[in-house]
Amino acid sequence: MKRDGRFTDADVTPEDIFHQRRRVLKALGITTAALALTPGAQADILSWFKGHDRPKAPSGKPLTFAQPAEYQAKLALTPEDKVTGYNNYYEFGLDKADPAANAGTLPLDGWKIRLEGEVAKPITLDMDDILRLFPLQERIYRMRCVEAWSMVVPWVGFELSRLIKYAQPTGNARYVAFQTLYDPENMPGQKDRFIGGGLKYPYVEGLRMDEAMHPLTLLSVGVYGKALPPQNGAPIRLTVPWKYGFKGIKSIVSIRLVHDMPPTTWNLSAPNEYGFYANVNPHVDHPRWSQASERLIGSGGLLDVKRQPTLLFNGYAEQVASLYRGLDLRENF
Ligand SMILES: Nc1nc2c(c(=O)[nH]1)N[C@H]1C(S)=C(S)[C@@H](COP(=O)(O)O)O[C@H]1N2
Ligand SMILES: [Mo]
Repeated sequence: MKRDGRFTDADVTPEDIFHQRRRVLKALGITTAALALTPGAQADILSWFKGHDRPKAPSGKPLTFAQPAEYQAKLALTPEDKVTGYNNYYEFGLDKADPAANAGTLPLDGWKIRLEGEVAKPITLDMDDILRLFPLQERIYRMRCVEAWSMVVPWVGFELSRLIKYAQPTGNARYVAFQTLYDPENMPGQKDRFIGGGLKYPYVEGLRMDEAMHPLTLLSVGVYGKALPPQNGAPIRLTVPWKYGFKGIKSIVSIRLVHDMPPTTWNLSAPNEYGFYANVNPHVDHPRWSQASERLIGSGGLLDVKRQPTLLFNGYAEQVASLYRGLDLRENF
């Protein structure tokens, strides 16, 4: 310390950083007891904190899009550096800071996406085709991870229904199956189960046909007005705002219309914890934690994390509850 009582950089000891992290954990409402019950939670938050001094990925090219009034929700946005710096993308590591640090190896050049299965017109499109065929919109959506944190994200994309209609589904199409790129040389978590969390790769997801055709369901190609950075699932990923974040499969190479309910990655990994539906629901807890509330990663500084109640269907009940009439949401979690 200087004689006048001010601190210099040399005075910031590992202990100070430790106490600062303790304050972060406290701000997040995480007690030592809670940490004992949720392995990974401490490493998770500390690594994100640490990740803030890593180099940022170059930002994507600016996109052109409409801003339909009905989708400009009056919600405070989670800042861009958190949306693009606090991620789940296990193909690039388990820590929240890992995808931003490591996903630069995702091979984006010449990306193609196949539309196949129960369609009259199977077709392979590149990203230029996609951008030419489907005009983009910006939509502000709530985003709720099954781990009980949430954000408010300005996505740029188009309705998945438009792509599905383009391929002309047959009468046998009842579900839609999605697949992430499989490229273990460039996606280290697919090669090494310690990096990739022991999931089965490629990551796969699915929706019922009516969910896929719902106007809220997007294929996103951008965030914050620019092309998606790799860590957010470049060049094209799914966004289903009333479902837990793991339904939002990243870096999609195949969309297949199918007759039977397709397998999904987290359900394969832990079927008693992650269902096919994964609708956000404050009344149906995860077997290991409550879903009644969530930590909103807010618009203030690093410590701006507010606990708030979870909303049924993540606040989109008015638009989507009718899809599930007569379905037991506890059984079909
Ligand atoms: N291929 C792939 N897609 C994925 C994941 C993943 O690990 N691999 N993680 C999911 C989870 S758990 C969440 S919460 C969201 C996170 O999206 P974001 O990092 O853009 O916020 O991506 C989902 N899509
Ligand atoms: Mo998630």
